[in-house]
Amino acid sequence: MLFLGINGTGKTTTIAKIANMLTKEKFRVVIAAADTFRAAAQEQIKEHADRLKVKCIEGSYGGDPGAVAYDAIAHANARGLDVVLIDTAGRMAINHDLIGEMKKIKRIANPDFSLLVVDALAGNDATSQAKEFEEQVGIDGTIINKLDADEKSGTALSVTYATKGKPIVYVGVGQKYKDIKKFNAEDFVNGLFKI
Ligand SMILES: Nc1nc2c(ncn2[C@@H]2O[C@H](COP(=O)(O)OP(=O)(O)O)[C@@H](O)[C@H]2O)c(=O)[nH]1
Ligand SMILES: [Mg+2]
Repeated sequence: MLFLGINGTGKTTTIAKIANMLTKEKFRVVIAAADTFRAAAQEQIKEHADRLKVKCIEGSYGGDPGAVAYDAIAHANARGLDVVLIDTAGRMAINHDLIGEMKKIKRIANPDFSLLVVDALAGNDATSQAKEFEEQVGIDGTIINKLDADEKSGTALSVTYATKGKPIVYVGVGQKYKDIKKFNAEDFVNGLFKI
C-alpha cells in the first residue's frame, strides 16, 4: 500500500496506526521509509516501527525513494510477509517534482492500493490535492485525517467528488494509534447539518 499526499496531512502517523491495526490482526507487516526528503522523516517512522515491533526498511536522505520501496517489497517477498506500507515524502504544495516522484514510486512498487491522505482542515486545498493526485498519479481511495479537530468538515464530500467517488477508506480522529476509524457516511451527513 502506497501512501501519498502533501506535507503534514498525517501519512506517517496513519501508517503507524494501520501497522498497529494489522499486526493486532496477525498480519505480518513491513514499513518502507521512502520519505528520503524531509529532515527527521526516517527517524520518525523508525521510532513508530520500533514501538510497534515492525520491521522498517530505511533509506538515506536524498536517496531514491523508489529503491526503498523496492527493497521493502523484496524483503516481504523473501520472508512471506503480508503487507508492505510505503511512506512517501510530501511537499509544502503539489508541484511537478512531487508528482513525478510519486509516479516513479508507483511504477516501481506497483502497489495494490494507492491511498491519498488529506487533512480535513485543509478545505478547498484538499479538494485540489485530490483532483491532482487522482488525475496525475491515480489513487484507489482516500484517508481523511484530523476529523477530531473538524467534525463538521465538508472535506469528505468535496474530496470524494474530486476523485470521482473513490472510497474514503479510513478517517483519522487523533494522534494516538487507536485514533483511526472506518468512515461512516450517516454520521458524516448528520454532522454536516448540525448547527
Ligand atoms: N488531531 C490530529 N492530528 C493528526 C491526525 N493525524 C496526524 N496528525 C498529526 O499531524 C501532524 C503531521 O503528521 P505526519 O504523520 O507527520 O504527516 P506527514 O507529513 O503526512 O507524514 C503530526 O503532528 C500528527 O500527530 C489526526 O487524525 N488528528
Ligand atoms: Mg511523513
